[in-house]
Amino acid sequence: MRTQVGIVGGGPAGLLLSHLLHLEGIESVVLEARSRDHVIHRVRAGVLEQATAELLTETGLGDRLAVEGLVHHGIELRWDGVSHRIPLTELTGRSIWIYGQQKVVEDLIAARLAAHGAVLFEVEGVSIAGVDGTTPTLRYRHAGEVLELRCDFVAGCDGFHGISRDAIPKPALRVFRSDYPFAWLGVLAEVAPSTDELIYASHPRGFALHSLRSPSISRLYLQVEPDTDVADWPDARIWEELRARLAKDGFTLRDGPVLEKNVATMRSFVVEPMQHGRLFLAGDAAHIVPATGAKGLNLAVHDVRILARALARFYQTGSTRLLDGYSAVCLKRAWRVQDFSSWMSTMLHRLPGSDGFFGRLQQAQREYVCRSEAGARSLAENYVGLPHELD
Ligand code: FAS
Ligand code: PHB
Repeated sequence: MRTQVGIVGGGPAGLLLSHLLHLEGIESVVLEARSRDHVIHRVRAGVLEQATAELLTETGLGDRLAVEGLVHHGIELRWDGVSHRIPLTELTGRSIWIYGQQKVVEDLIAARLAAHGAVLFEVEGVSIAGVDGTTPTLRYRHAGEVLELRCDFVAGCDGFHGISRDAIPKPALRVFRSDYPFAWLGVLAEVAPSTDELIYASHPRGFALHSLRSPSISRLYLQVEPDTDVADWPDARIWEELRARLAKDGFTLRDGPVLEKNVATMRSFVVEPMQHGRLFLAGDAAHIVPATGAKGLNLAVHDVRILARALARFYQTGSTRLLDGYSAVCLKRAWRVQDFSSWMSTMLHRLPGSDGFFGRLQQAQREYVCRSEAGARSLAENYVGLPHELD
């Protein structure tokens, strides 16, 4: 087979890239290892930056978002049983949307299939060759057949555990990583949220987050040990711990049936460069941020927006200027987001030293961002997302 852009990975990055390329009249084929059902039901992100919501809406993916998405104008930091609201919109003029990644992926798959786009699920053994030349090739097995896809470009959108990154020779790639001494135990629960804005709680027993998906579905997280086995956390223990860490006079945490629970590792990870020959990495394939800043999906969206624009410029004019600048533009934002997400994680989680000097520093940071307008504005503008125009 032959196409213009071969895309490895059918998560939000790969599917959105295929959609944006389609709008530019550029052909692509998406190769996804898992089934359509698995990809749609994978519980991940829930917070969309304003720029992400705007891009989805501008490109025809905003109908359900407009109906089911919840616009939030603030978040709450909570510690010692006291609430501290960060008025995001008041401070920045911009807002966030609460809209599950599952729905974003479902909307994208529906749009690709409605446009007769080529999205292949349950593809096995994808390998990448020839990215140093002008016709890279993807080999893979699908429906029992061994197939070959010749492309002009390959987009590696296959996440942290994908194969694309390994297609770049080791000497050509610099890897930056920092692993956090904690993980997140996340639950999706069939109960009306006990808050109408996200609560980031810092507690001596550890961090907790009350997020949501809809008026009837809550999403909550607990800081746990990195090697935590979810089997050691029966639902009752989870609710008890959430109650303890979110405690505040007059606040009642409603509980309900847990639909899904999992433990997610928290790490910071970046590779440089994000391009090698005709291979371009985007999203979690190139960078991972701890979820405390709610940035992973938004960063993936930013990458594919820049890549789609650069590919469109190439096919329209033959110019590779934007393609040559792709890695630098995306890494600038990736490091800004890394810094913010690491700062949020360090300020809000229980860490070695939190009972001592370092703990007092954490407290001073929390008090500064909640009492100083400059501090709150800095958090707010990073949280709602720096406008893409800044690139
Ligand atoms: P993904 O990992 O989503 O997609 C990669 C795809 O490639 C997958 O479908 C995979 O099956 C496929 N693939 C892998 N290897 C392959 C191969 N060899 N061949 C073919 N296909 C292959 N981000 C936010 O912005 N806000 C949040 O609130 C937030 N919360 C999160 C909560 C949790 C618990 C986690 C784990 C992450 C969270 N994130 C959040 C980050 C998350 O949303 C990711 O950044 C996002 O899924 C990245 O999208 P992709 O880059 O498309 O990678
Ligand atoms: C979520 O809703 O899943 C979510 C919200 C905020 C975060 C991380 C995850 O920081």
